[in-house]
Amino acid sequence: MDIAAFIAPLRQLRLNKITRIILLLVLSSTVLFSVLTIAYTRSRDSSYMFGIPSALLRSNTSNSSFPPLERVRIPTTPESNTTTPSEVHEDVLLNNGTHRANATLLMLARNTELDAALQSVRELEEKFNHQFGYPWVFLNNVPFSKAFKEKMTEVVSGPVEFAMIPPHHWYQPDWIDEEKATQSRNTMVEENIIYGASVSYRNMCRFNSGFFYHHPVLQKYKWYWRVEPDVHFHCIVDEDPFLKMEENNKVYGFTITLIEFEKTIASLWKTVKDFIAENPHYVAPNNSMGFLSEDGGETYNLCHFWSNFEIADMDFWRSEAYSHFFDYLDAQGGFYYERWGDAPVHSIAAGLFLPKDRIQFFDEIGYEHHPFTHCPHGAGIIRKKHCSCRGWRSFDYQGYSCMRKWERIF
Ligand SMILES: Nc1nc2c(ncn2[C@@H]2O[C@H](COP(=O)(O)OP(=O)(O)OP(=O)(O)O)[C@@H](O)[C@H]2O)c(=O)[nH]1
Ligand SMILES: [Mg+2]
Repeated sequence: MDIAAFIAPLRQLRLNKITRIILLLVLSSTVLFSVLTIAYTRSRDSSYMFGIPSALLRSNTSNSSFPPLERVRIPTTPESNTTTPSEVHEDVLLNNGTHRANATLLMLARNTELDAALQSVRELEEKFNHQFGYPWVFLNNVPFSKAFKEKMTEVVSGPVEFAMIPPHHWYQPDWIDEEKATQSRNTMVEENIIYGASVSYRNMCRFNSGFFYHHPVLQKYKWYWRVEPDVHFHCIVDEDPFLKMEENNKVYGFTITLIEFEKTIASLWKTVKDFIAENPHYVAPNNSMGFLSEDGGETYNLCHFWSNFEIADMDFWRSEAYSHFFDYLDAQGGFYYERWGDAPVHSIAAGLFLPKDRIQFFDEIGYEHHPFTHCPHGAGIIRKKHCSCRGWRSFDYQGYSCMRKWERIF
C-alpha cells in the first residue's frame, strides 16, 4: 500500500499534529483488523489451502449414510476437519467415558499363528482399541497354548477371553458321505483350487457361516468385529464403528467386496433359489439383489463381501431367517461336497434378508488382507484419518472388485 497516498487526504484537513496521528492510528488498525479477519476465515476451512472448497471435499469423501462426526461424538466444530492427534485423544476419552456398544473384537486363530495374530491385534489396538477398550474374544478348535494366551494378554487393552470351540460346531458331521467329499476334494486339487484339499478350511468356513455366534462366550455380545491374523489397519479409527452401526440402524459392515471362485460354490445359488422359493417371506423389500445378480436373481454374479473383515450384529445370524437359511444350506452338504465359503453365505443372506440400507460400507477404515487393500476414497479422508495406505493401492475399482456393483444399487 502507498503510505503517501494514504495520508495525503489527512494533510488537506486542517488538523493539528496529535489529531492527525490519532486518526492515522485508527485507520491503520481498521485496515489491519480487516486483513486478519479475512485470513482467519480462510484458515478455518481446512481444505482451502489445497485449493478445494471444503464443501466439495466433504461431499466427495463423506459417508452419506452416517451423520457427520459431531452428531455421533462429542460436539465438535467444523474446524475438527483438521483434527490433531491430541484432539483425537481427548475426543475419544470423553466418548469412551459416556457410552460403549455391547461389542467384542473377535479372532479365530491357530496357536501356530501367534506372531501373525499379535501383529493384527497390535495394529487394531494402536489404531482403534487402546482408546475404546473393547474386549477381545479368541476362539480355537484346540486349547490355546500358554504362550498364545500370555503374549496376547500383554497386547490387548481391554478384557480378554480365550475359548475352545465345541467339537460338534467344528468337525465334519457324521452324515456327510466321506467318499463323495473325498472325491470332490481330489477334483479340486486337480483343478488347482485354493484350499481344495483342506478339510480344516471347510470346517472353518462352516463354523464361521453357522456356529461362531452360538459360542457360549459370545452370548453376552450383540456386535463383533472379525479380525484375522496377519491383517493391517491403515487409518486411525477415532469414531466408534459399533456405535455408528447402532445409531444408524445398520446390521452388516464391510470394507472389501470381490468375486468368489465359482468352482467352490457350484451349487450354492441353486440352493439359495430353492430356499427362497420355499420361504419368500424372508426376502426383504429393497434388498441387494441388484448387487448379487445381473439378471434379477436367475444367476449369481459371485459378488460377496470379504468376510475376513466384518463388523456386524450377531442377532442377525441368530435370527429365524438366517438360522433357517443356514440349516437348509448345511443339509445340502455343500460346505464339504464343494467348498462353500462363509463370505458368499453371509453376503447372500445379508443381501437378501436385509434392506440394502442396513448394510454399511466402511470407507473410512483402511484395511488390508493380503493381497487386497481398501484405502479410503479421497485425499481428504486419508489425511484426516492419518492413513498409511495410498489411494491408488485401493482394490475398490480394480478388476475383481465388486465395488461398482455395490454402488450401482444406490
Ligand atoms: N483355530 C483354527 N483357526 C483356523 C483354522 N483354519 C483357519 N483358521 C482361522 O480362520 C480364519 C481364516 O483362515 P485363513 O487361513 O486366513 O483363510 P483365508 O483368509 O481364506 O485365506 P488366507 O489367504 O490364507 O488368509 C483365520 O482367522 C484363521 O486363523 C483351523 O484349523 N483352526
Ligand atoms: Mg485370512
